[in-house]
Amino acid sequence: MTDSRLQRLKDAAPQLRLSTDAADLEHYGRDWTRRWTPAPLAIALPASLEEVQAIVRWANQEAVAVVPSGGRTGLSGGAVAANGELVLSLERMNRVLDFDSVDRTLTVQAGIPLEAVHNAAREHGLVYPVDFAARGSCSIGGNIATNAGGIRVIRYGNTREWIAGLTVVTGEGEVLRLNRGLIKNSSGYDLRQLMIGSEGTLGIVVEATLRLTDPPPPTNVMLLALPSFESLMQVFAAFRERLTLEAFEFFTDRALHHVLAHGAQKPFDEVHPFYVVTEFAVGFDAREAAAMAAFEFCMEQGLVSDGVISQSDAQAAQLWRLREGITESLAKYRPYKNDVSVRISAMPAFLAETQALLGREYPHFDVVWFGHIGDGNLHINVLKPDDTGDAEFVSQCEQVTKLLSQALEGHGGSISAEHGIGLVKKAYLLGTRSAEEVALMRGIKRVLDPNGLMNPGKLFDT
Ligand code: 2HG
Ligand code: ZN
Repeated sequence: MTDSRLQRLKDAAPQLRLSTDAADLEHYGRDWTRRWTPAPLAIALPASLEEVQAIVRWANQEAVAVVPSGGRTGLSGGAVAANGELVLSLERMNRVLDFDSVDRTLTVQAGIPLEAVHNAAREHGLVYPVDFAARGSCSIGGNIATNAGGIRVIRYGNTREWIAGLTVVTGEGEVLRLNRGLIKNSSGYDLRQLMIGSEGTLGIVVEATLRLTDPPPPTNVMLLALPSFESLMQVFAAFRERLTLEAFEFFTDRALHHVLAHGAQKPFDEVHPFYVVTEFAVGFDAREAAAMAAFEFCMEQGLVSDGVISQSDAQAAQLWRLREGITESLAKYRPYKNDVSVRISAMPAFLAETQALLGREYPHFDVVWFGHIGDGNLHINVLKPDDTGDAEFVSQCEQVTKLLSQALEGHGGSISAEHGIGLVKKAYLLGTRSAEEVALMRGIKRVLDPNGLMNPGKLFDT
């Protein structure tokens, strides 16, 4: 550790685990975007709130930028350290601190993986309902930083809904204990909510108190094949009217093509333009009958071409794999990801408009569509053709995103539904948020992080 700044950090926090090992710099300096070359100054792995505070105070004295780091499963470059920053990994702060059965809350350190939160809640007969495919690798701190959504938002909302309290170290090293688990708290600005979704630009989430809820009734999973997006929207309406939906996810034939090539099992003999994986409560006999009635209604109306319902947990998992395996199956094509949202009612028009536009302007691209119908959230992955170089591909995709951003402006949508702005989408922030809003966001950052050291360059330039 030859850098004198790091020596002074060691003096300030003698027990702090620090690494400048080349493999660690590489590992902790990147996220799932894989687009930037990691170049952090060092990796700090604090084990306590006090150590986090000492790091932030040191960063202010030395003018070193800090990149907070969870599971680094982000898809927007929010956890990338490519400019000599100190990566502050919360990986060692991964404990459950408290469970309260009366309040039905679980207090955890920010580095705990989402799956460990699920397991801890289940041990107490309750659930933490936010869920998505990266559950084993992502951390709750990262979920909070991006206000992560996932596959059950239609039923339970985003991460924001489930945070009853936060302990945060601000950009100046002050500790804030926000909302302290209260349900009602009309005492001024809700700084907890301000921190949620701020992508580490205002401070570092160190602990969180999570709300838990009752486990859902037993559910079933159905996979549907559909002839068009218009019928998909009608099927959504028919199912939502008749059932309590836990999830309603869609994907296209291209997405299915890639998951099947990646080892998933073929569900239908024929190819269909669209597919839906839906999960719904079947706790009572009447509900099971309602599921069949919804399906039969859609078949009769010609809205659905085929369908299969899970007969066991294993089969439900198999059907879910078709949807949850998409991201992994696309990884080898180094996809350029778009994660957009519009109001649910605007989805058919937006999809038709952008599909036509992409087909016209970029007919050589393999574009894979999937996402969360009930949330108006579409994932649009553009796959890199073999004969296109990295730089050329990114620059073409940026043109695609520009067009998407313009279409979104027309529909009042958002360039980031649930992945965050990070580095990847910051050039498009002004298509989604007004100049006045962005100016206010900058002002808020100046108050909480006056020296501009918390994840600088993410969300907007400072
Ligand atoms: C999902 O819904 C995730 O599966 C990842 O948000 C989306 O890979 C993507 O583009
Ligand atoms: Zn998603």
